[in-house]
Amino acid sequence: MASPETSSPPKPSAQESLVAGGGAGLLAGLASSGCMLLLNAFAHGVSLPEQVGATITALMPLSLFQFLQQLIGDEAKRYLLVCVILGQCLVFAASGSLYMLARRRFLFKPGLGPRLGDGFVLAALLWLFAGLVVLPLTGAGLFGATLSIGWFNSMWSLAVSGLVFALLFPLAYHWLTASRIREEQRRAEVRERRQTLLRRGLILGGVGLLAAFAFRFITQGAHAPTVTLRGFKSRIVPPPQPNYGPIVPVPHLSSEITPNDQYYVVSKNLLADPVVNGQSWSLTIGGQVEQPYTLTYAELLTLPRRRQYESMMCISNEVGGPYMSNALWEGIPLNVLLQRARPKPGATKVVFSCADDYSDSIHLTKALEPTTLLAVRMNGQTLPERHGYPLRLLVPGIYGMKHAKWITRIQVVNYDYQGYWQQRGWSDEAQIRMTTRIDTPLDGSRLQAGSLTYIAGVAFSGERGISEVDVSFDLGQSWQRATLKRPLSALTWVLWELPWRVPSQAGSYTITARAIDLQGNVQDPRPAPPLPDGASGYHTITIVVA
Ligand SMILES: Nc1nc2c(c(=O)[nH]1)N[C@H]1C(S)=C(S)[C@@H](COP(=O)(O)O)O[C@H]1N2
Ligand SMILES: [Mo]
Repeated sequence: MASPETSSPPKPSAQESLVAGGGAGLLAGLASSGCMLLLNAFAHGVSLPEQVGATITALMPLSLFQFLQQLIGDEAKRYLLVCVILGQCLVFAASGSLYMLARRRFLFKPGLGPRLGDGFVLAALLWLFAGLVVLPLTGAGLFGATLSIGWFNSMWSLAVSGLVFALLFPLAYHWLTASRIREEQRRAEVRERRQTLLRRGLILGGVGLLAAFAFRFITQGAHAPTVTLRGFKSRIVPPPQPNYGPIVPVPHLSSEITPNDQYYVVSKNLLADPVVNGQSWSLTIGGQVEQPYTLTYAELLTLPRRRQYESMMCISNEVGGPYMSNALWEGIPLNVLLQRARPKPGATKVVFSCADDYSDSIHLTKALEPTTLLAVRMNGQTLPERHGYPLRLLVPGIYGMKHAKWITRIQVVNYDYQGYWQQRGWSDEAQIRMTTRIDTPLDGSRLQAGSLTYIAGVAFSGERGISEVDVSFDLGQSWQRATLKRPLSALTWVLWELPWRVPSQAGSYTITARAIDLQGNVQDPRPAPPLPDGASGYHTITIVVA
């Protein structure tokens, strides 16, 4: 390590160039990243962390993805974003160090620290690096040319973020080195503190990780006592006759129609969903068709529509999980739009491309079914932004994943297209697996011995209906039949309820529920995680009688 020469004109050591350059790069990089995320959220700017995050999930081995999702759960998306942003800041820091080291070596007057010009040169280099290397590596093309926001939006937004970096880098450097001497004295102290901090951080991190493991282990242990498979019949012939009846309203039972502001929301987007302008938006229908065409929003709204109740569920929903809702949708049957374009012989699939560069496909036969809709309204209101305004797909019987939102293009193809999540290992057939959720009593709640209560929830099988819901208090050895509320359509979930006298003996009890569809198929009791085909198994809760 070079010793500081306080008497001669300030000449930064290599170490100072490395450390202050890195520190300045980090600080300016943080501000620049913040600017980038703001432009992404509010001004059609590109978000490099978004792009890099999507690339990481695409390249990650399936087993690792599955493991992380099991470990971290629903928060995984947020952790990924934070990690990628931190990674980006480290790249900024490294660029600051490298630049200052190179400058010290090759440029005149190394003692003066970086000037505004240096900030601009470094920012320009980073800008080119983003456009020529990072974006192409994430599959966004040169300068983001293949993104739906286009190269121009990508590059100007990166230029603005670069400007922030250019202005702040020299400032941050001078701020960091202003009191170099005082700093020298403090440095020893700081180094020591840093080491203890690092040590503590590592310990904390380790303990946290262990705790996360332990928590998952314990909660999984407690939440999933194994249901007996003995005597299990996968099909009942003839199928049971549904016993429809009145359902007593009870707290925590899902409302049969989910209000728009409570409807579950899922998207791949780490930070910001697209905001589409209906005035300038248009829909193109093309590919393997005789007559490709384009529609404006106003033209689309003149077409005949159909109203249908349909429930949706995300393929990443755990058994008993929250990503399931029901609404009254209004939309144009997809087959009307497709017939008008006249698919060519040999066409097999229909691909939907979206404003957030998401895409997915469905089979042409499914696309032609009368219940496959392009929805423009939800529960009597214009389709809300977060649910895909101006246009989203509804494809009954198939997981939410294929209900593409913010659609801009529909293409008929003659090959086996694989969509955004299929490229990451998720099922392409994506048929909804029957599931039953116990809404009430709440898992882990305390009930009064001998009181009268209700066990109630929802059951859903996509488009196969529900003929029976059963509740068990002995992990599936015996079952009691619940009352079903007649569903709003053949495509929705069914509310179910069973009155229950709480046992007079104190202790903890498990409650399990399962369903049977209208064809007599019994819900699959074997537990499976959501990846790749959707979760299976029976929702089991534990309550405490006191
Ligand atoms: N364009 C686009 N459409 C999308 C997604 C997305 O990330 N982008 N996510 C899908 C997934 S995984 C689900 S579960 C549903 C959720 O729809 P919702 O938010 O309206 O409930 O949207 C689907 N459509
Ligand atoms: Mo999903």
